[in-house]
Amino acid sequence: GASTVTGAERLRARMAEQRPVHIISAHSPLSAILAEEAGFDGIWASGFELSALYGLPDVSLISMAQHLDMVRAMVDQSSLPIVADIDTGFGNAINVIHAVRQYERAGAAAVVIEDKVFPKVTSLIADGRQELVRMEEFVGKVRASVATRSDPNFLVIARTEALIAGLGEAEALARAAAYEAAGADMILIHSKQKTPDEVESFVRAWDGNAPVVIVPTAYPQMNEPRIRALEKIGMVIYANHAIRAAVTAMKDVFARIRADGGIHHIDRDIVPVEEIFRLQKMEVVKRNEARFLL
Ligand code: SPV
Ligand code: MG
Repeated sequence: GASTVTGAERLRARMAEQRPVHIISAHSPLSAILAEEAGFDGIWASGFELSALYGLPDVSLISMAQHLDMVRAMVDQSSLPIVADIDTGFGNAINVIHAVRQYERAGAAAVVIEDKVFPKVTSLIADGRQELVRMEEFVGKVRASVATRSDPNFLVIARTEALIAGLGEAEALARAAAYEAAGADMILIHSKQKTPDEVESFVRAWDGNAPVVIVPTAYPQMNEPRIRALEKIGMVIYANHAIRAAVTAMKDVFARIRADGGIHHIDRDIVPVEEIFRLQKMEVVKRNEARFLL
């Protein structure tokens, strides 16, 4: 957006007003525009979604440049703060320094960096090969992030995959405490359990000051009243619902066009082209035509 208030300032202000803030995935500027119209507090620039958009698995295949380009394109079209999923930081602490500088300059409000080995494997896959870096190594990456940011409002969110890797709550708590001590503003605890128990137990046991971020994809029954009851949760990320919604809609519409032998039935069930014109701001083009095409 054109505002002089940074995304990081807007996200901090929203977090001061409301807990949790609601962040939704987007994989394109168009999905970011729709998220803003729906009233979310921010955008999750999901690595999983962008990988899927390219038809690729989320295993460190898309480059930082590809992801960063999409973040820039979303910043251009939406005034929502962007929480950038930078995976492992694309390498070691040296790579993290470069990444944090680039994402802050691109206009992101926050980065989430996870304590897995590069190249990473997507978290929710059954029997995933989940390997973490040493806690000390990741402390270095968090310190590098904090030392690199130039705007103190820019958020460094440390994500531990200890539960995803099956290492248990004690390891998750120890890592979260070490990452907070290293300067992380928030702690993202990820889980692939089908119920909220594991995450609720972690949050109850967490005695740090950094608010917790959750990604309830695997345990969708953890709705907002339940999240608010756990006061330490500062942010909820609905991490892959844009790409899943898009896939659901495209599969349905494509199949019906084939089955109907034409677009004559589906036409009234999908948005008209005028709605796309609105989202593209064609009215601005019309106004500029009247002013400048002399
Ligand atoms: C993403 O959306 O890219 C995430 C969340 O990191 S998850 O896919 O559940 O790991
Ligand atoms: Mg990711």
